[in-house]
Amino acid sequence: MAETAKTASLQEETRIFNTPQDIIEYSNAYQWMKKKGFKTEMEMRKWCSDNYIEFWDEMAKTYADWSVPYTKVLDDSGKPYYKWFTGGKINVAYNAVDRHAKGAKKDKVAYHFIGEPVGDARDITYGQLYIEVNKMANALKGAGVVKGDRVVAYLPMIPELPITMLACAKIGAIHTIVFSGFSSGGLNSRVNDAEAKVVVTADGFYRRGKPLPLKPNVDEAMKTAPSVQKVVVVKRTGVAVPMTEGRDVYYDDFVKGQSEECETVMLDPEDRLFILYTSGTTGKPKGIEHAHGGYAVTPAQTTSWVMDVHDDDVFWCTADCGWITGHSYVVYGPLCLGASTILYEGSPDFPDLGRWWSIIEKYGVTVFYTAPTAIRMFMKTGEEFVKKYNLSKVRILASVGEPLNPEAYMWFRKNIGSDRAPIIDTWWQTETGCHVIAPLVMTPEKPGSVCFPLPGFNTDIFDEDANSVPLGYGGNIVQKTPWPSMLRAFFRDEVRYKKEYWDMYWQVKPGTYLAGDKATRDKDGYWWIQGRIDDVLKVAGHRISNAEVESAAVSHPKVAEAAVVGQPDEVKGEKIVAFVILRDGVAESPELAKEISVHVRKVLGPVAYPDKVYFVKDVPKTRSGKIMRRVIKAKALGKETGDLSALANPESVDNIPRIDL
Ligand code: 6R9
Repeated sequence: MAETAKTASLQEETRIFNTPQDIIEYSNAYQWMKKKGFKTEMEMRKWCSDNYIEFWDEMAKTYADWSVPYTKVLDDSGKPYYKWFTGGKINVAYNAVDRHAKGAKKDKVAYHFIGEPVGDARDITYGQLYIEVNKMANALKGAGVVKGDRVVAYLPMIPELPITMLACAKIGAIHTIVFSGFSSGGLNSRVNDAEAKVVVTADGFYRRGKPLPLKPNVDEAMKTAPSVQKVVVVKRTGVAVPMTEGRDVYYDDFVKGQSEECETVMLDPEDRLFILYTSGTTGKPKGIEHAHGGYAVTPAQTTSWVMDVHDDDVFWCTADCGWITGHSYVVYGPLCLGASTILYEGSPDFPDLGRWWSIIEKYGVTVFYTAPTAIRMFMKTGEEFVKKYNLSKVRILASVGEPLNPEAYMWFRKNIGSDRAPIIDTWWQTETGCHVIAPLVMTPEKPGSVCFPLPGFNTDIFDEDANSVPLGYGGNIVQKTPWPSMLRAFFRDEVRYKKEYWDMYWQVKPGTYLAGDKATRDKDGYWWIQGRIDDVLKVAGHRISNAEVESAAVSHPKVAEAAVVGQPDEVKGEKIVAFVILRDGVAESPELAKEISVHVRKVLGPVAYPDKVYFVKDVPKTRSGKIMRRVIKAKALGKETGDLSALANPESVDNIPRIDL
């Protein structure tokens, strides 16, 4: 089906699902609405967005504790460098851990840790988390880490990952989490860009019943990483790994003997909490900076309002901490609220397709947040395993990362949500730090739609000239006003920061944030996400740029050039297809195609593995030499290629093979 036809048919979706009244009335956002005297959801959403400064002021006071109260909510005098909560002092680690550990929640479970090996599980209370974080924070200080230094964590989903993040926050160091599915190349470029002083990693991790090594990737990456002084290694699998004298230390030895108390440094709200690298249009990942003040507010507020987490809920966000969803909804959001959260190391389908459902049953998970790619995988493999478990405690379901197609919505609703739980499809980005467009529990839902911008946001759809488009039309998603957990900068790249997000509408409406996605609104004002405007892939929910994969392919000695596009995939959303031009004299062969895929995996990691490699003589380019991926994709998928007048080599289009679907 053509993409435009698909969009039109989605917008004709007539099914509306209303959340049962008891779930609505119990919800945090509904209770706030009643308290404030708003009559309808739309009246509330509008007021909160029109009065966003007043709204965020109330949220900042409700959800965060400030050691020194701020004097100004928003300082927008230096656009696009906005400052929030000026004059205050805060530390997000105090909000996430200290205040609970020192109060009534000392013995409440913060994390139910569940390792991949069945039975390898332990609960960590807020009191225990406090001690672990303090010891690690003291050890980092002992290693010479001071405020503003960068610490990289390259770890599987084990407790030491959130502990490291919180320990950094506590002493004002900046954490940079590198997803453990990246290979040594991905780690190396991030460590060097961030000039990290310390890298925290593990000997290995478990995947599908086998211990796999992780430390060798670090050793490889450290060959050219002059800033790194210390590598801290968690013993996870117990496999022997080489340790470099003077540089490497086991985690247990690193924290041994450290005091269980450590002062939490109170910081300026704009002091940086973390840098998270994410993919953009070019091959070089951008280091998105986030700040303490904003991060102490909106992840917690949205965990409460959007995920509807209450004190007695068991929340499970299945994301890895290597991505933004893990930062906001495995660590900062739920911990700042003092909630109990699942931390799961393994895969969804090991030892069998019932693993997730068995965890939901065993731990009584009530709020479950996952990604469309997982839902589609389960949908494809059938309900047999779902039916074995009692999922009746699930009250809220939620989704993130890519469009949740109506079929997957219906399957999720019926099989996991007992046809009762609302499905909160949340649109947001590494850059936004928290949910931006999503239904609330009370919102009547249309399957496949992300519904409406959340309270406090002035999100709109603009045409090229900065006009808001009428209902029924598509355009660029923009933010017309700032929000507390917005990105603050790119690490050491001011020019690119301005260019990518703020330049587009600067002449007409300065301070308008360009998100990089397209969307439309239907006749009822419901939002439908149409995808990226730039060359960014979402493969199984992971954000990867086409250019990154291309440069990895080109680093193979037999490859001269490569163009990478995403092919629609039933389960993963998109899969990676590479069109490769070989160097002169190199013969094409199926073995070489495979070798190139394996090479890309080695350079970037399994997340970026090209499913197919096609050999071509040339790829379509503009006169300025830019690869026209849009044209390649259309030709490969047998669609209209559109206007080719910008091409320097239009004949190359015939070269592109039709790929098998
Ligand atoms: C949170 C996260 C951001 C990009 C974003 C958009 C896509 C995220 C979505 C969605 C449709 C949703 N995206 N949520 N598309 N529906 N509910 O995924 O952050 O990794 O930075 O990716 O993901 O294209 O621009 P990140």
